[in-house]
Order: sequence, then structure tokens, then C-alpha cells
Amino acid sequence: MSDKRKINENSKDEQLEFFRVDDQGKKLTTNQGLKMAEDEFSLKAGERGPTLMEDFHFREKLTHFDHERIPERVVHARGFAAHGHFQIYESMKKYTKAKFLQNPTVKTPVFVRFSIVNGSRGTADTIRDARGFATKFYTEEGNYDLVGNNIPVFFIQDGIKFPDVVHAFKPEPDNEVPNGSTAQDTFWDFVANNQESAHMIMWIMSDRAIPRSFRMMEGFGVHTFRFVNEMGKAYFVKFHWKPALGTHSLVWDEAQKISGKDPDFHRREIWEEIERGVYPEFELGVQILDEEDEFKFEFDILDSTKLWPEEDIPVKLIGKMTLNRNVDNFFAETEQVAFHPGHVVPGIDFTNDPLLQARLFSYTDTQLIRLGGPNFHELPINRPVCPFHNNQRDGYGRQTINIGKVNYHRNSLAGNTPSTASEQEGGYVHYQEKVEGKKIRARSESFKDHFSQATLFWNSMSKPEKMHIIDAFSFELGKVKNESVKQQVVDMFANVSLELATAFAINIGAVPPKGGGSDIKKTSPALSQENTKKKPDTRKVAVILTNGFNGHDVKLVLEKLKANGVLAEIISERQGKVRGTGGIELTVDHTFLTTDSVLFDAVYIVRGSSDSKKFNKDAAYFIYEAFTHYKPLGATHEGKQWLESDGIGDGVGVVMADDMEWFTSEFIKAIAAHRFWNRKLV
Ligand code: HDE
Repeated sequence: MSDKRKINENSKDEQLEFFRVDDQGKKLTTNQGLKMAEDEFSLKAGERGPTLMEDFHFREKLTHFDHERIPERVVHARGFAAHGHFQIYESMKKYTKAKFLQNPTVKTPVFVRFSIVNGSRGTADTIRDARGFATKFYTEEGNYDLVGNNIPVFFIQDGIKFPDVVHAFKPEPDNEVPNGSTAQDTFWDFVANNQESAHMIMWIMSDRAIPRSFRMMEGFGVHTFRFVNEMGKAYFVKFHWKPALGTHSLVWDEAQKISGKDPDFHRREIWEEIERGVYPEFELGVQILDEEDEFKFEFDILDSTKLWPEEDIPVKLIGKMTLNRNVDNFFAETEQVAFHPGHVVPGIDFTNDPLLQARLFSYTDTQLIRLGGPNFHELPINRPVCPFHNNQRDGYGRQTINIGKVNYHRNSLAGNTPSTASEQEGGYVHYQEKVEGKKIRARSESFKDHFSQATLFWNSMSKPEKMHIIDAFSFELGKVKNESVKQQVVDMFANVSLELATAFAINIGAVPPKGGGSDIKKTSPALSQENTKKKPDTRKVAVILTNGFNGHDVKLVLEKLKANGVLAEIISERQGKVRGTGGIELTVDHTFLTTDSVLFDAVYIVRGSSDSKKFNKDAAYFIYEAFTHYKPLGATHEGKQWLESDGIGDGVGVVMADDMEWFTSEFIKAIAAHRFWNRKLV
């Protein structure tokens, strides 16, 4: 690429264009470009004879196929990614010299990969797990990777324990069970014996671990990083992604059923929405702390099991990211993208968080095995959009043809180039933090409080959220076989909340805690999803109807839903058309066989005049399940009478009316509300 290339929103797209290959309409060739006259029969000695070694085409085809797979990521194996851009609202010059954070008119290209931490590549999307949220900014100063999760804290404080926690949460090593779940003895044994995990476990047991959508979860950089400005002044910073549609979750029973009904639930949704131009948006937020304030808190800011309460250190929203383009090829882009928290640009620097320090080693190391050598930065998806030059050479799969004889530094033959850049020329200069101390394998005293913020999280939950956490502990520990492990976990979480530990102890047949409890009374309202944004956009409504529905009214409701960003899908007894009054026909999107109640956010029950027993039975089950998952229900016409006679009609979050205007606006409000936790289940 020319050194003069201007970086803009489309630079990455333009760069990728060079590598795109369209095979359609072309002649089939070998990898050497030889056109082949036959691709269905191997070369044999006689029609019924043995295959010949000479068959170079057969050998090439099979050999390539035999080598198609690469190792899946050791964690975050299942992922989904999309392209987009990021734009800041106003210059962040005061805090950082990072160029992509200076100019509000510049759109920096990004590539974002969402992932599941524990599950393997074939796990279902909706398992209970933390989600990865990794962003590659292709900036004019090189790639900057913000490799975060949807949970702001982590299981452990020191990276040396990462293999231990991962071994404990992956399937047990003898029988490789359970897959994509942590309902196992080894995981909970790890938790009870490594109590620094308490805070993260609270998040994993909460609704945050079963997000409704990738576009409805927050992202967090987790560690404390540094911003450094042009004057060399540094600030501590924590990164946040705030979803435009708010943070919402599934119900656990629903999440488990989706795992069977549509294991690709999350990736399918984002793919389809980007295809129809409804782009996911996230705002980038920063919490900034003066260096002088490092020791002002009751926790250590270098400890990744702690968050900075947003009420104490507000999140400043500094820009917006829009994901507007799906990949062309999952393997080439989503699978081969290589993130690394050590990919930084001038103005962004590290801290001594021992978890971050370990990550700075691990990510390049893992790519060497996963992507097969040191040249993975040359893969199209990983290439910076700015020029890159150095004396690193050779290795498996090298793409560039570096001309000339000089491949070392310092030299006189090439005028000592490629030469280093001064700070003024954009050269990266590490922040000169003063460090002194004895070489020691130990944990700072300031890292020793494992429970205060776990209690802060518990205190901040609404009543339904607390119930979900109790249920999650009861489910997970209910599957643990070892009674001692169960008891150890009960006794451990008594330090977080007696109410919590007692409740799940009773459910799992353990002895309720005799001591413990916490004095922490503080709450952080920002932690509760109850206080998040509520919007109807992108919500999916199942419209249940059959022949003889009121054509005029239903058309009106469907138009209004669409105008409010709600996606309505028609569900009926069979595919094809359903006929309403006034000659109105609708195309059926699904039958009760091809879809399921758990795949929708709300149900609109119209019914119609036809009276099929099968329709009635299937629809009743569909509606009842949505009702028990606290989803908004709307009913008009025959549907209304039906719900009334079913006893569901007077439930909270059930909207019924004869006036279509009133009905639609109330139903849209109910859809935006997400769930009605105070509904009494019949
Ligand atoms: Fe990772 N992590 N991690 N991690 N991580 C990887 O790198 C590691 C941690 C995160 O979509 C691996 O390329 C260590 C925290 C994401 O490609 C590996 C430690 C956070 C992704 C690795 C951590 C993350 C990874 C596996 C503790 C949130 C997926 C494959 C010291 C801030 C990126 C790979 C993608 C992937 C190591 C802890 C986020 C092995 C040693 C904390 C989003 O290098």
C-alpha cells in the first residue's frame, strides 16, 4: 500500500477489496491455475480400478480439505464479528494524544468480535457465560485493540492463575462434560478455593451472563489503562461501551430452550439486522482519574476484580461506534482476526495490573499456534491501514516481498532505515512510570478484600434480579455432586450476603450459613439493568393469526410496529398466505413447527375466525410460554376474547383493546419495557 494513503471510514474496506475473490462464473482450476476438465471422478486404472497416485488434482483437493481447520481459540472460541466505524464527539486532547481521539470529523474503521468465553466453537449462543467484546480500531497510527468483556471485573487478580481458572471452567478433563456450562464440581471447587472470584461470580450468576443480544450488552476494558497527553501528563482510565438500546437479558429457562431451538440466536440476529440496515450502535465511555487520586479508594485500582462505581467516577461518553457491514467470509475475517491488548497507539499506555501484564504476553503467543507462525499481522483482516516497515523477516506464510539487502538496524547501506520516529514524529514512547521494589512472588495487601464489591453488586440489584441470582446459584450448585464443594460455596457467599447464601443453601440441600454477613450498605444504581434504556427498536413480535382476521386493523397495527422499529413476523398453521377480511392477505413467516415462543420478545394475538383445533392447541402453548417468560402480550379481536377466557388477560403487561390507536401505542410501550417481572404466573 502506498505510504500516502489517507485513513478514513472505508480504508479497511478498500484494503480488503484487494484480497476479495469472486469465484462465480469462473472456470474451475487447480491452485496452480490449471483448468480442469473433470472434478467428480478421481483418476483410476480402469473404471472399477484403484485410484492413481498421479492424480494431482485429487491429491491437492483432499490435502487442502484435510488441513482446513485451525485450533479454536483456547478461550472465546465461539464468536461473531462485524465491520463498522467509530467517531468521537469532541477532541480528547486534554487527556490523550491518541490521534483517533482528536478529530470529530474522522470516522475510524473498526472490526468488532463478540464471543463466548467458555464454550467451544460449536456451543450455543445463549449459554450462561461472560461475553467477549473485542474492538480493533484501524487508526492512522496503527491498530489499537480494546479487548474487553461484557462484565467489568474478572475471576482472578494475577494472570499466572489464568490456566487454573480456565481448566476449572472448561468441561471436566476425563469425560469432557459439561460443554458450555459451569454447572460442575471442578468450577465450583475452584471458586470456593480462590475467593478472589466472588465478585465475578456474582455477575456470572446474574442476568448479565445471558444477554438478549450482542447489541444489548455493555462492554468493559476491565483493567485500568493510562491516557497520556501531548504534555506527557498521564491519567488513569477505564473504558466502557454503552449500547444504544440499553442492557437487556433473557430469562434463564428461555436461554436454555433457545440453545436447542436456535443455537445461532445471537449471531443470526446481528447478521440479519446489519443486512437490513438496522445497525448496532455503542457509545464509548471513559472514567478518568487523576494520577494523584490513585490511593483515594477503598480498593486498589490495579485490581481487576474491582470496578469503579459510576456514581463515584462518572462515565464520560466520548464517541459512537456503528457496526454497518457483515464479513464476506467467516474464516478469513472472524476466525483469523487476532486481537491483543498490547496493540496500542501513542497516548494509550498500560498500568501494573498483574492481570493486564500477563495478557500482554499471552495474546501474541496464542496466535503463533492458532495462526501458525509470526506473520499473522499480514492476514488481510489484521493488517494496519497505515504503512508498516521493520526488519522482521521470513517465517511461515510470509506475504511481503521485502526488496533490498538490508534487514538489520543500525546500518549505513540503507541510510539507517527503516529509522525510528521521534515522539514528535509519532514514535511510541512508553510512559515513564517510576518503579521500585524487591523481586517478590506475593499479592499486595490492597488486593485482599474479595467481598465488598460483590456485596455492592448484590445490594444494587432489584428484587427480580436478586431472585434470578438465587435461582442461578441454585441451578448451578444443584448440579454439583460433591457435598463439601456445595457447602464451601455457601460459606463463601455468606460473606457477600446472608440472604443470598441462605436462600440457595436451602435450595441445594446444604446447611444455611451460621455466620458471615456484610456491613456494606452502599449501592450503585448503574449496576442494575432495571435502570437501563428501554426502547422498542429491533424487538421481535410474533403475530399469531389465522384465516378470517380483521384485515384493516391488523394492517394498521403492523404498520405502526414497523414505524417504531419493531419487527413483526406472522405465525400461522401452515406456510403460504393467510386471508383476512377486506381482501387483505399476509405471507406467513413461520409455522408453530419452524419457530418457537422463546425466539420472540412479545406476542400479538389476533387469531381470526377459523377454528382449527391444531392452531388453537399450538397457539395456546406458544402464548402461555411467552406469558411465563414475563413477555409483553397484546391481543385484539378474537384474540382478546381468547385471552380473557384463558385467565391470562388480566396479567400485568398484557395489553388488550378495541381501539387500535390506543392499543398500538400501549403495546409498543410494553414492548420497550422488555419484561414484566411483577406478573403473577397462573
Ligand atoms: Fe483474554 N485471551 N485472557 N481476556 N480475551 C484470549 O487470545 C488471556 C482476559 C478476551 O475475539 C486469547 O486470541 C489471559 C480479560 C477477549 O479474538 C488468549 C488472561 C479479558 C478475547 C487470552 C485473559 C479478556 C480473549 C485466546 C488473564 C477482558 C477474544 C485467543 C491474564 C478484559 C478475542 C486469543 C477475540 C482471548 C489470554 C483475561 C478478553 C489465550 C492470559 C480480563 C475478548 O491469549
